[in-house]
Amino acid sequence: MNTTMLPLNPIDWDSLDATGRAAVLRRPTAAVAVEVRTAVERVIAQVRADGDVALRALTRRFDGVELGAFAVGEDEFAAAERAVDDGLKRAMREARERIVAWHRAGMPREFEIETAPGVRCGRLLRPIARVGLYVPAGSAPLPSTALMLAVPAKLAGCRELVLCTPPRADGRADPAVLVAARLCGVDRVLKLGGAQAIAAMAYGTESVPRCDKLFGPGNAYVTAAKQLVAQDPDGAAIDMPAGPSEVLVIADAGADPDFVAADLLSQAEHGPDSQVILVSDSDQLLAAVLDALPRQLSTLPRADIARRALEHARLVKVARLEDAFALSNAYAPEHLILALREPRNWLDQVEAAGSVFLGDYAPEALGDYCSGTNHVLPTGGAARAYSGVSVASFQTAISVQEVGAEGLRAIGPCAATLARAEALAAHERAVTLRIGRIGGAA
Ligand code: HSO
Ligand code: ZN
Repeated sequence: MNTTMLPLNPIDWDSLDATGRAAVLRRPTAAVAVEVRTAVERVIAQVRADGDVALRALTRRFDGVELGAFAVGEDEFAAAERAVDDGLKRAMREARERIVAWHRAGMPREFEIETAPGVRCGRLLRPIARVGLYVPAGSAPLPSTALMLAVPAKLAGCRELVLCTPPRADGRADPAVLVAARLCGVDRVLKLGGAQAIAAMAYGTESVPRCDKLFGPGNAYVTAAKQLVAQDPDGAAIDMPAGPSEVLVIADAGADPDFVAADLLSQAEHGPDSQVILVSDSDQLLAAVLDALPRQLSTLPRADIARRALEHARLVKVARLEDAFALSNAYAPEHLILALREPRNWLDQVEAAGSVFLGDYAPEALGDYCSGTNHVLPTGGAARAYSGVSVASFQTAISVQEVGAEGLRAIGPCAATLARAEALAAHERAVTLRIGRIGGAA
């Protein structure tokens, strides 16, 4: 067995007490580092005070490029169309179709019911007017993220889709991101990255429209900026708290160790802070995955990044698969892969996860790109209380009630009693006054 390259040893879950188990499941990146927060606060203040002038200076400093205009113009879109090959364009269109299909099927609906005779209560849906989508570029531009954000925004009926993505050193945006943005009907693409992009979309500048809600993943600075603008009543709402990407694989003795290793590595290559956990009830499977990892790792272009992520990966041996689910629910992974013989039978046991992948032939990579589900998912344990991005994320729900005299007579006494119990006399009067007018008992 070749484990010399990786400092990974399977951990025996049964031998750990509660403290030991909590330590295994603890994510290393808990709080926003003070330096990051301070730097981001400064960027936000600068953008609010100086608008485009600040954006130009910050882009020069952080992206090393002098931009005349931030907005991508028609020439650049046309050049991007020429630069992206047909195969990739076809794949984007194909992916888009399935992403549309899945998100459309899951759209919230309006409804109205009669809760008492003469009392009609309903729900209206309204699109969030202007949304800001952030598509990271960093070490790997992610055109797929443009699809994952713009498709549900369009289905929700948002009036304006603004997309920010960092400029490259040559002052252009990544062409594939531009093609994806156009394919999905994004109205405006701005070449802005980092905290300055978030600040610009949250507060608006001369060339960036102020957005109501901001979406998308990003590095520590982007994440900190999103948190800060979300706390400010003058800022913008955000999709969810975001952290480094993560996968938890539950594999049984029948799983294919090469497949499992490939899935762990596909998460690890995202960044050195990616979280990778494998849980199994089989010593043989764990050993075989440990054997496969360094072999596959050595052939990856991003091996260095993946190796650093694997340094804090966890391999856990459990006595029973039930324990694996208890562990997974406590961790609440962004992605949960069930490399099990009858994966569907275990689905009831899943209580907290962003997205679940069933069986040996459902690698996370399919969900990342084109099965149809969204890849902007809750990380850092947020899956306990948050869901992935969907059409609902781009809408608000407005409740509405219509009550006639008959309805007031039917439910007014109930309200009056509750108002008396709360000693809120004006509430009570708002009901009894009307009942008195129409004749009825309060
Ligand atoms: N796994 C990432 C999404 C992604 N993967 C984009 C490839 N491209 C976070 O869910
Ligand atoms: Zn991925």
